[in-house]
Amino acid sequence: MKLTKQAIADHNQPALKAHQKQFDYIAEGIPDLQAILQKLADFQVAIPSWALGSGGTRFGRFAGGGEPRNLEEKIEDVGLLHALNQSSGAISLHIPWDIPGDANAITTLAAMHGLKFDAVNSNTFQDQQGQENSYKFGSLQHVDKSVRRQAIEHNVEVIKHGVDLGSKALTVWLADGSCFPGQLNFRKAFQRTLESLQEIYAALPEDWKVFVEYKAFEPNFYSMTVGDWGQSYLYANKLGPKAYTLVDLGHHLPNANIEQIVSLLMMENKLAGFHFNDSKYGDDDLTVGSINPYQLFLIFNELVEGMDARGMNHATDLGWMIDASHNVKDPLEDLLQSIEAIMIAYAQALLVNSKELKAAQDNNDVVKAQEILQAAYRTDVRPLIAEARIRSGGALQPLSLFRNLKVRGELIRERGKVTVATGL
Ligand SMILES: [Mn+2]
Repeated sequence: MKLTKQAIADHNQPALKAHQKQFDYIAEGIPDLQAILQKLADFQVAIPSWALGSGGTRFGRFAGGGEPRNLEEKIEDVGLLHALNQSSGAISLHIPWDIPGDANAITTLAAMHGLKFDAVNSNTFQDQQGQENSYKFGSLQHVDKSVRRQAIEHNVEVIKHGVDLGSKALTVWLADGSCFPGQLNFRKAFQRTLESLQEIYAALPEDWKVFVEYKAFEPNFYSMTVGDWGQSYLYANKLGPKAYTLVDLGHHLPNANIEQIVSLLMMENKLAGFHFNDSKYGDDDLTVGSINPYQLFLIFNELVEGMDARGMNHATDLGWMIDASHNVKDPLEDLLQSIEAIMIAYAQALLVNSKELKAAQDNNDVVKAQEILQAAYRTDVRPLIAEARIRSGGALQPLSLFRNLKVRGELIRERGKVTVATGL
C-alpha cells in the first residue's frame, strides 16, 4: 500500500484552519521560529526492521495481522510511516533477520520511499539454524576461541551487508554475561570481549562507526559484560575514535539519571545516539513517552544543550532510533505515537531559554531553573510539530489519517491475517 500526496492533502484540508489558529498562538512567542521549524523538519528517527510486527513476551505473542512478510514489505511499512509524518526517513536492519537478497534492489526500493539505511545490528544473542557453535555461554566473551571467532565473523559479515546498503554504523548489543556468581571471571570476560571487539573494529570502513550498546540485566541476571555506560565507555575508549556508547533508554537500573549520562558522554564525544522506548520497571520496550515524558524532555534538554555546546548538527551527528516492542498495539500506530513523543520532547527542549537557565545556574537560583525547564515542558508544542510536518508534505494528524484510511485493514487484505514478521 502506498499513500498518495492527494490522500494526505485531502486529509489536511478540512483541519488547516483550526491548525493555523493554534499555530499562530504558539508561534507568536517564539523569536527563532523559522530555525526551530527547520530543525524539526530535518530531524529523522530510524525505524528498526524488527519492530514492524507484533512483539511478544515469553508468555505469548498475539499477532494483529497484515504484518510484513519480508524485507520489501518492511520497507513499505516504514515508507508509510514516513509519508505520514515525514520524520521516519530511515530504517535500521537486523541481521540475520533481514538479510537483503539483492542489495541494489533494496536500496532502490528504499529510495523510492525516501528512506536511508541507518545502523545495522548484529545478533549473537541467539543461535541460528545450522550454526556451528552455540552462544549459550556468550559470544564475544566466550571462553572458547572458536565461538568468539564465529561471533566476530558474523559482525564482519553484518558490516559488509551494511556497506552494500549505504549504512555507516554497526550496533553491537551483547547478551554476554553470567547468571550466577562464580560462573565468570569478570576481568577475563572483559578482556576477551575487548579483543573480539578490536577485531570487529579493524574491519570497519574508514567512514564507519561502531556503537557499543549496554544493558543492565537480561538475559543474564547476575552480570552483563557490557552492563552500564561505564563499561561501554571503557570499550569505546580502548577501541578508538570510531567507537561510541549507545544509550537504550530501557537498559538502566530503575531511576538512573539518564540525562546526566548523556551529558557526560557528549562531553567526552563518545555518545553514539539513542534507542528510544519507555519503561516502568525494566527493559519494557513501551511506546516512547508513554510512561515518563518528563524524563524524555530532560534527556532532550541535555542533548540540545550538549550538541549546541559542541556545534553539532542535531539531525545527523548522533544516531536516532526507536527500539521497542508492540505487544498490545498496532505496531505502526505505536511507532507513530513514539515518533510524535520524540518530536514533542525535542521541540520542548528547543524552547528552553538557555541564556536564562545559565544565569539561574550561575546564581544558584534553583527555583528559577526549575521554572525555566518546566515552562518549556508545559508548552503544548504539537502545533509546531504539525506545522513542520505539513511543510514537509506530511499529514496534519498522522494517526487519524492512518485510521481514516483503514491502513491496517488494507495491509491485512494484501498480506493476509496470519503473517508473522521476523523480529522480536
Ligand atoms: Mn536497543
